[in-house]
Amino acid sequence: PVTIHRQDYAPPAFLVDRVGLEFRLDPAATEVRARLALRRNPAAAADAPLRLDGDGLALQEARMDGTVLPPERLVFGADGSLTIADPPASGLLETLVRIAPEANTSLMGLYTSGGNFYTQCEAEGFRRITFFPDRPDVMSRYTVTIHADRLRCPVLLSNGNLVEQGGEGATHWVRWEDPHPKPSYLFALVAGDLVSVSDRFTTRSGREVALHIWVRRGDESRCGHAMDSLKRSMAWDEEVFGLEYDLDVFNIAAVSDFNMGAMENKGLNVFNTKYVLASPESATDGDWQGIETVVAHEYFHNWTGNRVTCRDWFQLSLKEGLTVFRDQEFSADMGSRAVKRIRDVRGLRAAQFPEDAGPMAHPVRPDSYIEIDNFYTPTVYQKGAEVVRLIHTRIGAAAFRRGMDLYIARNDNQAVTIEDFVRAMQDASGIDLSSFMGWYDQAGTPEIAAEDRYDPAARRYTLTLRQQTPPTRGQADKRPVPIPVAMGLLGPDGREQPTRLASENAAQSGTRTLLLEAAEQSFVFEDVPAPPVPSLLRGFSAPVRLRGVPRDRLRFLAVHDTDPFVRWESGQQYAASVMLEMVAAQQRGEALGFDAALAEAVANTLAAADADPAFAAEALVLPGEGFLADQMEIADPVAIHLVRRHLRAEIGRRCGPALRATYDALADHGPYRIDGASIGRRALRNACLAYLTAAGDTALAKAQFDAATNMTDSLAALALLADGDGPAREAALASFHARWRGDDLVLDKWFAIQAMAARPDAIAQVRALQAHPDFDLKNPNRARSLIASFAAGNPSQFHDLSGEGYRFLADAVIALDPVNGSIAARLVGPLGQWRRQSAARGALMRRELQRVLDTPDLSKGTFEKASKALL
Ligand code: DPP
Ligand code: ZN
Repeated sequence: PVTIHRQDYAPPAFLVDRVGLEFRLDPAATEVRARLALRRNPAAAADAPLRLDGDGLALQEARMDGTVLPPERLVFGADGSLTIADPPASGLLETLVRIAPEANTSLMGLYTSGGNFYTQCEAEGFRRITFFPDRPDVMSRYTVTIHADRLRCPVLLSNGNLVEQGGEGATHWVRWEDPHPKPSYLFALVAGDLVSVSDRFTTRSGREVALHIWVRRGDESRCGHAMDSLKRSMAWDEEVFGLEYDLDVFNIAAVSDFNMGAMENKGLNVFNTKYVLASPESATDGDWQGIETVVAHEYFHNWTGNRVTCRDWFQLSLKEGLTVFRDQEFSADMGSRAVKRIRDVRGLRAAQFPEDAGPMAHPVRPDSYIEIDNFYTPTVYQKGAEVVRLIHTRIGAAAFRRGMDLYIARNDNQAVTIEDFVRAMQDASGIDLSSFMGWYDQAGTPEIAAEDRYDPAARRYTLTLRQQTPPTRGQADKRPVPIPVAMGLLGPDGREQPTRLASENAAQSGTRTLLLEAAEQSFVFEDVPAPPVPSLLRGFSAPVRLRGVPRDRLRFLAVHDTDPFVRWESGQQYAASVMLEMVAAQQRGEALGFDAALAEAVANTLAAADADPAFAAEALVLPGEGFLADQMEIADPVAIHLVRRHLRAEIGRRCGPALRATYDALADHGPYRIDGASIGRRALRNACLAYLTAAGDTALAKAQFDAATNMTDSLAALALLADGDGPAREAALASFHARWRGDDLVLDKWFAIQAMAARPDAIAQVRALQAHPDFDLKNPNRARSLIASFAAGNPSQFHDLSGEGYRFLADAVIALDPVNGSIAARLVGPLGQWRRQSAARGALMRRELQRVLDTPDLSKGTFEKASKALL
């Protein structure tokens, strides 16, 4: 397989100003006629060849300006591409190809799902539909005509506005026109027997927009939340960024076979049903929040991604990091900002930090790839969003808004680079941001450490901050990056102190931001009456690891800090430090003790929970197994699991009455509501239930499961029961399956819960579930719900010393790869963490990676993941 390098970028040889596509839909043999108005790109070499990407296309005919191209002018590449010899400087190229959507299990390009037609073109799926320069810097205006059977496909959708329709007899046709130039990855077609839920939105300049969510018959009643989220997103983007929608119609189509969460195709978003359909009975609070986030994310892409797009795929974070930042801000405004931040940081640490410390570590803007599908990563998305946030913090909200205006004004309808974004922010703020490029170009998570000194005679406090970024593959030496450190000083009484740096005339109150730019920098504060406790990285102001905060300070900050993030964080870091010590004790074969401070913290949290139940729920949950493993040089998943279980049981016992009182007090008697307060109460109540169950009281979980009227409470109880033994477990799983057997999204949860149950027979269970009649390897949601849930969500069993967990995962990758290479490649990840495991486990993991690599005809994506993991 070929490695593509960022440095090799060259402008496209030909531009395509207009595209006319004509589809005759048939599941087995769809005809695609394409008319491309081509012309040489003045910015490219005058003799550059006219090469069109293609993948698995059967060419029926090709004409240039109406004349059939003879075979000797058609040069087919081994990669499926088509090169036209002796091309004119401009002309109309017409091709006709035939494709088989029903045989397309990769779910890239045009495929069928449940008898309907859908497309997915990002990143390189359009080449599976027609011959085209399939790269984002070729932007064209599309007209799309779709012919199909009237009964099978009453609904025919594409990008833009519907301009014409007709037909007689059994077939009908429609024509869509998208007035906005776009790259091919934003093309979409949806056709089939669908029904819509409709609404309208009036933009602030008075444009009437028709909104439709297209689903299978029977799902109409579960679209309300997605529609509501869409309208709130549209209003928010106008209010916060001044960005209005730019077409007369916005369509969302939901499909149950989908590789991603959703796709932002211009005017026709295609969504995984998981991020559209929700009812109280069938969706958890997490699902409701996921829908709000993903609907907003895809909608926000209309400007950050579609109107202004990426020059090449190395710039992916230009649209993804920025759009994640925007959806995070939206969700923060819709609910509790502090809790949203905590959740986002939890997610970043669970997925991105390990990636940055593992074999797939790559900069936010990668330097090379074999398969771009492999770079839709937590680094490009979540770390990319953190880098945008750094810039936002550095220049302030007002300058950031001016920077966005400038970015869009300068780059509208163009395919641009990350430099263009940073330059707009720099020009709008007047602040030199060149050093921020280090965040885009260096992989690895920077580590910072603080050291401080107090001089009582001079009433002077000196805070010294150091940073370093560990080496990653291909980047041995890292330079310092600019790190905004939001901070404050607490006095011995726990009160926030005003702060005055030596260079300042007057003291400031509240949080301030220090900018750590060098490897080491000291900040001198004057008029400090007593030795303070520094509160650092408030709001997690940078995606770094803060090392070495002493435990007594963590406890102090957890109680007193004014910043909710640091309060939460300090509690978590305290618990993590205790737990890691216990893991070491467990490894030495010593008895596991108990640190009474942990029970005290739980008691304090419960006592103060009324003020903010959602925050309390976050504070109650102990650091996760993955987070702890990521703190260890060599992880010990089994010891970590035992320690966590031990602590949960101990806390459950010691705090039993308080947990039970909170649990009882939070019982919800009214109708189900999904406002932030109600979600927070359910989260807190279920956190209490988890401790009480860990302490041995399974009756409560059983009672909750039996009585639950919403999926959040039902699933929380089921997960606890599934982790245990005995008839209660089996009965709950059976009744859940019986009730939900007809609902794919809920069945995914049923599979996932069993895959994540940390029982000694877990591997046998997942093997058995793979043979279950409801299991379907071809459906990405189902495959992930069993395989990824087990490999990533059940570390103590996945890492079983028999190596059977690894074998299970490799078997699944090998089976899935010929069906859907993108999903197979994504499953490889957990095997790549072998360097962080013991020698015995590492050897077993490498053996399975090798077995994957030895598989004939491996997809290039799976090859890339497995080979890089082994390096
Ligand atoms: N659909 C994916 C996303 O929105 C890829 N663009 O992130
Ligand atoms: Zn996106």
